[in-house]
Amino acid sequence: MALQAASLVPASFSVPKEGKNGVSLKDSTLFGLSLSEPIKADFSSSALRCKREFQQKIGAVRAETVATASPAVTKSAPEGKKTLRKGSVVITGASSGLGLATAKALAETGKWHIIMACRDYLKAARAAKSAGMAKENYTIMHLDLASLDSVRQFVDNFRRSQMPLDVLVCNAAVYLPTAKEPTFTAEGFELSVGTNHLGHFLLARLLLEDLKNSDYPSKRLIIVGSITGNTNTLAGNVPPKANLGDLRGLQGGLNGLNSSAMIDGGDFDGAKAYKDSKVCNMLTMQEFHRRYHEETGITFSSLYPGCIATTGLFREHIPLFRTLFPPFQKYITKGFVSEDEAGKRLAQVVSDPSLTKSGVYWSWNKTSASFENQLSQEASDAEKARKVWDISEKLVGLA
Ligand code: LMG
Ligand code: NDP
Ligand code: PMR
Repeated sequence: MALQAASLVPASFSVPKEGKNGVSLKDSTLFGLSLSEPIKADFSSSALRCKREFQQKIGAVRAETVATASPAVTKSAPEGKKTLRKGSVVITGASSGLGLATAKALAETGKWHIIMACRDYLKAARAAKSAGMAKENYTIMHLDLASLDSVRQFVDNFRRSQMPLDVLVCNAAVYLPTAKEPTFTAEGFELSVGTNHLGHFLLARLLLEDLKNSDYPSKRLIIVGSITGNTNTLAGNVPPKANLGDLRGLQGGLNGLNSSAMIDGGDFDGAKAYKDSKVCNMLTMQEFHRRYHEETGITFSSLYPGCIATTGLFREHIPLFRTLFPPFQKYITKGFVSEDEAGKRLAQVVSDPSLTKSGVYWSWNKTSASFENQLSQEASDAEKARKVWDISEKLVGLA
């Protein structure tokens, strides 16, 4: 099985020219080279090294003594004050936009170690560097959500690193508004729903175990949602509108062959597929809450961070749109937020002690104060959430 060396490299080794055994980490990331056995052996020792480094990096925030990865709360002599180790948060799609801004905001507090789960190692390394993130505050690991094998590999690699998991942020997404025909993930699911929903669904289901094992005082699983999936808003009524219908396309596997590539079974529409995927994200968060909150104490939340009109999300849109969209949002809808501001919002959902309520879809008002928002009828339909969960389990091979 191909192990990508770079996927476990702590930031202190970011963008290295040569791997330990003369294997270029850069090359193995770019070309996905399989590693030979002896190098794999070194790779797992790099996992242990990773653990050691993490333990050093997460040394209790206010402690004078060196802390270990666990327990989360330690007593530090001589004052006997309780101290908290660094939190350990995985953020998918942290190589740009909201994910990067959140990583940056959390890194700046000095209280978090961020695992940037990204499909493009070099892009993530450059992004972290240009965001000014200190090396001891992050680790980059490879994750391509458009491949379920990659999701499973990521989970294996993460576990091998022996870092704890305190918070998982499912943030990555693709938006393909101009695509005329559907494109597909490695397993043959339409790319937007396959990446934004199904990839994250498998990741979150697998990592739930790791979250349960964390001894951090506030464990959280966050799935980024959006206003455009909510038809109880103006933005959610701009055509094409989200609508999962009776889920016949999802049931059929979204493969565009013997079934539609769209969840509702209709004709392919890239903008609708994205909005549908966001509805799935918001339904999944609530279903997690119903199934696991009481038993695990984990906080499950979703959010609309505001319209971050400048991110890479719109890279596939026509140039005219990319030019007009930011001023339109800034001056007409006034829904615009900068990447920095949006990153601070998501960072609050990760770490703010006042945002521990589970099952909530957070939004922010004009003065940037958070509030519990209402989801549309479809995005809060418990019966639909259960069905999406059950079908998704089958599609990703969990049932
Ligand atoms: C679909 O179209 C796309 O087909 C699909 O690919 C995908 O992108 C999907 O939701 C995503 O949208 C949606 C459709 C909505 O189309 C558009 O919005 C196209 C916009 C194209 C913009 C070109 C117009 C250029 C005009 C320039 C004007 C300059 C603005 C300055 C104004 C200053 C005034 C003081 O279409 C609709 O639903 C139509 C509804 C129309 C409602 C109009 C509401 C008024 C808002 C003000 C308009 C401002 C226009 C700016 C456009 C910015 C881009 C969004
Ligand atoms: P960006 O395009 O800037 O960021 C998306 C991230 O997802 C990138 O890091 C991208 O990686 C990553 N990604 C895409 N496909 C994959 C994949 N197959 N595997 C792993 N990572 C992948 O967009 P935003 O920051 O705007 O979007 C972040 C989240 O915010 C999304 O969930 C989006 O729905 C949500 N959102 C955005 C809003 C906005 O106005 N921008 C509004 C509401 C919600 P790479 O860098 O390699 O391309
Ligand atoms: Mg929308 C209050 C009004 C509002 C807000 C907050 C958004 C957010 N949008 C609003 C209004 C409008 N938009 C109106 C009136 C129009 C018609 C001109 C409009 C159009 C529009 C388009 C074409 N808006 C868009 C698009 C996109 O392609 C974006 C999209 O739907 O991506 C899926 C988009 C968005 N508008 C938003 C937000 C947050 C987006 C990005 C969507 C997301 O990330 O979920």
